[in-house]
Amino acid sequence: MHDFEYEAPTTVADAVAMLAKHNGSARILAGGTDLIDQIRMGRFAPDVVVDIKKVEALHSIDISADGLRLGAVVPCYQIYGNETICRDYSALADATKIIGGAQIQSRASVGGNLCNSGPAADSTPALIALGAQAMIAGPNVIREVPVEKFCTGPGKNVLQPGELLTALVMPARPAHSGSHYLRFIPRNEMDIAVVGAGASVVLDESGKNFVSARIAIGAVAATPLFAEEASNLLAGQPVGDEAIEAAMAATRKIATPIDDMRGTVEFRKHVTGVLTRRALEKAIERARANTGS
Ligand SMILES: Cc1cc2nc3c(=O)[nH]c(=O)nc-3n(C[C@@H](O)[C@@H](O)[C@H](O)COP(=O)(O)OP(=O)(O)OC[C@H]3O[C@@H](n4cnc5c(N)ncnc54)[C@H](O)[C@@H]3O)c2cc1C
Repeated sequence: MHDFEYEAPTTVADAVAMLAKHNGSARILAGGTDLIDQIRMGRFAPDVVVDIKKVEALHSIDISADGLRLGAVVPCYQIYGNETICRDYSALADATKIIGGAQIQSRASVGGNLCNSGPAADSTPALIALGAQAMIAGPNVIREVPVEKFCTGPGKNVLQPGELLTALVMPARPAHSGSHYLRFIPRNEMDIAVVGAGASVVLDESGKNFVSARIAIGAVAATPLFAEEASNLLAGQPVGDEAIEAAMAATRKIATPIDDMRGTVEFRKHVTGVLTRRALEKAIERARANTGS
């Protein structure tokens, strides 16, 4: 394994300063579940690893009338262990429950899952469905990027040298809203998604019509995708097969999967539609149960 220096700052400002000092030769470590393996395999050879787990400000889960602010290093088990997240941001709870097993979930962060920028990352479609913004700190600026624009290719994202993700911010959930994330994997455990789909819906008071929806898919393109056209097709429509089938078709249309040992292009496109339907149906069921009281 490549030798590297280890730094453990306690503030975001110090972390940014360390990244700047090492000018592109440093890598951030959050849970390390991807990074340690990547260094061992020679994919990255950083001179310095900046461990951000000791930065207290990155550990918080803040839920208020404005929404949810999730610190960049919060591990998966704390997310699905939070009752309010399970109720109001269910898609995120669904995704964090299926990332690896218990040991991985005790270290792995959603921030790291996003920054690793794998096309099949499970939490990213859930974040996109929930309308999350990525909060980024750098030497001169703090900026905000919608999660659907964060990943730019397999393993690539908008972070510039010297920048780190500090938090993921999601808007408050209105009454009659619900969300769900699910994936198809070839075996029951410890594999990556062949297809993943997240959906979030807001229904009207009757529970019979969509007010708005957001659908996202994973593992079927170079980056997780926001299915914008499919989402827009649902707004204002009666909840039913016609609207859902239109959304399934529009979601399938944007999938550009690869053929590999886990599935063919044709199979993955088909499953994209199936999972879109299932994600929507569960999100609708949850929205109907959420009267906001
Ligand atoms: C056995 C096993 C099973 C797994 N199963 C799944 C699965 O089912 N689904 C799934 O989606 N993933 C799975 N993973 C991968 C998953 O554990 C990671 O993607 C994890 O979420 C990354 O989080 P981390 O905190 O460990 O990040 P790290 O490994 O610490 O970091 C990952 C990358 O992001 C960068 N980074 C981390 N945090 C920041 C930040 N705040 N700002 C800027 N850059 C940052 C790091 O430099 C590194 O390049 C699995 C991994 C293993 C080992």
